[in-house]
Amino acid sequence: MISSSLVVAALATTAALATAPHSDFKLSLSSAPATAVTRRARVRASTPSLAASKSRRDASNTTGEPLFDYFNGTDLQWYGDITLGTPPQNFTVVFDTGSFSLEVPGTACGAACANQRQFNSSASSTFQDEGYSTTITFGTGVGVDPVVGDNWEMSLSFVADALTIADLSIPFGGFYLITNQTATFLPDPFDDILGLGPDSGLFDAAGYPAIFGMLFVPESEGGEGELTLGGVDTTKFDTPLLFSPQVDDGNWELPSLGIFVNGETTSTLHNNLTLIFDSGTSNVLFTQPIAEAIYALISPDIAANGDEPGTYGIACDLIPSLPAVIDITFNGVAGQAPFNLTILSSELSSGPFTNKPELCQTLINVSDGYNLIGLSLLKHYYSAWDIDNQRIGFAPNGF
Ligand SMILES: *[C@@H]1O[C@H](CO)[C@@H](O)[C@H](O)[C@H]1NC(C)=O
Ligand SMILES: *[C@@H]1O[C@H](CO)[C@@H](O)[C@H](O)[C@H]1NC(C)=O
Ligand SMILES: *[C@@H]1O[C@H](CO)[C@@H](O)[C@H](O)[C@H]1NC(C)=O
Ligand SMILES: *[C@@H]1O[C@H](CO)[C@@H](O)[C@H](O)[C@H]1NC(C)=O
Ligand SMILES: *[C@@H]1O[C@H](CO)[C@@H](O)[C@H](O)[C@H]1NC(C)=O
Ligand SMILES: *[C@@H]1O[C@H](CO)[C@@H](O)[C@H](O)[C@H]1NC(C)=O
Ligand SMILES: *[C@@H]1O[C@H](CO)[C@@H](O)[C@H](O)[C@H]1NC(C)=O
Ligand SMILES: CC(=O)N[C@H]1CO[C@H](CO)[C@@H](O)[C@@H]1O
Repeated sequence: MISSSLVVAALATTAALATAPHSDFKLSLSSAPATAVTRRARVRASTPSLAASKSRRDASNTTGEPLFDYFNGTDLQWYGDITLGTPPQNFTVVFDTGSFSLEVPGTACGAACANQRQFNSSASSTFQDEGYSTTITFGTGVGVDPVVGDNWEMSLSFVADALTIADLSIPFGGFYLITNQTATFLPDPFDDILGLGPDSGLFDAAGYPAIFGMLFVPESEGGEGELTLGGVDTTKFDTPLLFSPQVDDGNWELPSLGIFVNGETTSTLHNNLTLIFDSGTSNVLFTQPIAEAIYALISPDIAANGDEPGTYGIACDLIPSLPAVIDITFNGVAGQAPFNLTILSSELSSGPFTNKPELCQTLINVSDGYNLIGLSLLKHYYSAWDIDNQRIGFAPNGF
């Protein structure tokens, strides 16, 4: 889905939204105060200072909760519970490392958000309207549903209120209420999206160490997931976490030394590149030369599907016979050796295209100039997203 957006928290100084490639969505701020656009076309909106800082807890103080798998033919998204307001109103959100803000439907959305819970600001004693509106347009939809123009768009109003995720609480943080959205969002079984980008101020604002752990277990293995805030859940992996350093100041993005497919590589693939890590995107995106070099090493029968630009496919009945093990080599943090992360052959198919059911969509889409790793890889590792040290750690999760 989305990979998507906000923060919650707004924390202290920013509600950042992105247009970013990395986050699959484009944001246009229509009336936010004091915007600035950075090199990577990231848009930040200055917002009032909302969260009071607390002293940090001990590193042993963590909190967490289960994540649920949205499976509709293939694993699409994992999502979990939050509350907003006083008294608390319940919502479910995708915890999205590819975006920076929190969006939930408000009662003003009405029928356009009919399948989602809607926040009633009149029923919260701590609610504050921050007084500006904006829109977000997403660059990918859920799973294999096509993105056409602005068919994944939300209208938003910036507000502030109390937030909790498991036992983590913020008395007052900025977020967006959805006031209208395109019909493409209606089938989602979750209410919306909470961005956990590498600048997230959520943890500082709540007095927790600025690190979180994520576990996504494929549906075929039970489909449970887990989010841990303020630390990692060491019961969910057996080998030490291998960390790679963040290379970008806006996205969770790691340096790679190259890519191998079934143990082979080519001059196009054996190069330094950077990859964005996005828990809100179901599959994988590469630039066209890299995507096509990878596919060429898997099968000459994988071809672009002109009906949905950027996607590739192959006859579904050929998939079981194809080895498609993709090893990506990452730099270790200082003093640590490079290591591989692996996308398994079982991830090659994202399921049949709606309009051509004999043709299965393959896991890599072509992007507009960036490389992005989503759940196809993340669901086979425990991942530790270390904001304080700007690095991500991985250990196989056994699935
Ligand atoms: C919110 O969720 C909690 C925990 O699942 C539950 O106890 C509570 O009844 C829910 N509140 C509402 C208003 O549904
Ligand atoms: C919102 O809450 C107010 C105050 O509790 C209530 O009067 C109103 O009916 C609620 N609106 C909706 C749409 O639930
Ligand atoms: C791949 O492209 C399809 C069609 O545009 C889109 O629906 C899907 O979300 C894309 N997947 C990713 C990972 O970008
Ligand atoms: C809500 O968005 C839809 C497009 O999805 C648009 O047709 C409709 O006019 C919008 N409604 C309002 C009240 O802006
Ligand atoms: C499952 O996917 C199909 C095809 O994209 C879609 O039409 C349907 O609404 C989805 N069902 C649910 C429950 O999301
Ligand atoms: C990564 O995997 C490739 C084979 O696919 C192997 O040749 C290479 O040595 C591995 N690199 C590391 C750092 O393990
Ligand atoms: C690739 O990255 C490695 C490690 O960061 C560095 O030592 C090497 O010089 C880079 N190679 C090129 C061609 O930039
Ligand atoms: C706020 C809180 O829960 N603090 C706890 C953090 O962990 C230490 C020891 O692990 C406890 O003594 C604190 O009460």
